[in-house]
Amino acid sequence: MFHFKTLAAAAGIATLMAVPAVAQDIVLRSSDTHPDGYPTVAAVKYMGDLLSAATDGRITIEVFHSAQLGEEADTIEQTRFGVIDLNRVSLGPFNGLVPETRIPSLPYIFRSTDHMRHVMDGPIGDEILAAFEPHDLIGLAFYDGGARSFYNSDHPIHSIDDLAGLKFRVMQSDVFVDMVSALGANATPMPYGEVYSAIQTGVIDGAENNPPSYDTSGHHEVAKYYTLDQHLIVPEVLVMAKSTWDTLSAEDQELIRWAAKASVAYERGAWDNQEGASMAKVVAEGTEVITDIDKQPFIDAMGPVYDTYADTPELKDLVARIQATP
Ligand code: GTR
Repeated sequence: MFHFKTLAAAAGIATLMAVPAVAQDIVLRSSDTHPDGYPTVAAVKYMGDLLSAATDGRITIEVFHSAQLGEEADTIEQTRFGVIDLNRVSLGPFNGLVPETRIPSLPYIFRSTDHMRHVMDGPIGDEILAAFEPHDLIGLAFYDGGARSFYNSDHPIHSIDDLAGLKFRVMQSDVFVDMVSALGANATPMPYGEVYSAIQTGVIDGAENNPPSYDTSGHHEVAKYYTLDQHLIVPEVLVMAKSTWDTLSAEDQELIRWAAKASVAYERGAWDNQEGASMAKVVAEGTEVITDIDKQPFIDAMGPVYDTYADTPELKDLVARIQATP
């Protein structure tokens, strides 16, 4: 390998040494469990387009969709170590690591998607994004993840009583294990990518998710009873490895924050379309949707879950402030 200084001197172009170094291209590797075209995948690609346009191609994002970089719990660890730069994940798998994420993951904490948006777009959302930093992650933005509801392969659920004895897969968080137990059913935490075959082989009876996930994962093919009890409105989050963040200039950090926030409206638009399209598709493919469900007994059963996970004055206060947000 030649030495640049030697070469420059030999060529008599000492002035070259005064030319500022050309800024290096930054390619950010981003993970998502969902397939290409899914609203969250499309939103991070859009964010990459914004960054590329704003920097003449100097900063770009390469999105690895379909869990190419691993299941969520593993990719979270890899992002903390800086092996993955960006990660779009549900808040659920962060519940063990970042206590503040438990609160927006509590069942029925949000009254509607609009309520969730008001909360997460405001100071409470900023507070939760900031809570990632001590865990080697930078919280950049929240995306919509709709409302999650139960589906199973055995029988239609019309009330809590119909859940008794069924075994559901939940995301890897104790909050959801206890939520299912409080409803009288059994929960098994499991990576998303293992759910299809676990239902198919009868290891579990079903799972719970929003319509786009129920559709694009193919779970509707093996669990056709879908009851819209809407027990969880868990926001999705986009985080960055702190070690990557720390290598960036203040200007580039600012640009990344801006592009992430700008991609939120894009994701929400895509989400609203996808939700309707997925619902229509699963129904056309044989799903029996149960909509006449009284949510109140489900809400009433959640007291012990709140007591367990909102277990400090700060977390209790967070619950109260979310509930008081219009
Ligand atoms: C989806 C969510 C994913 C993942 C998945 C799951 O709704 O977008 O990030 O958490 O649910 O249930 O594992």
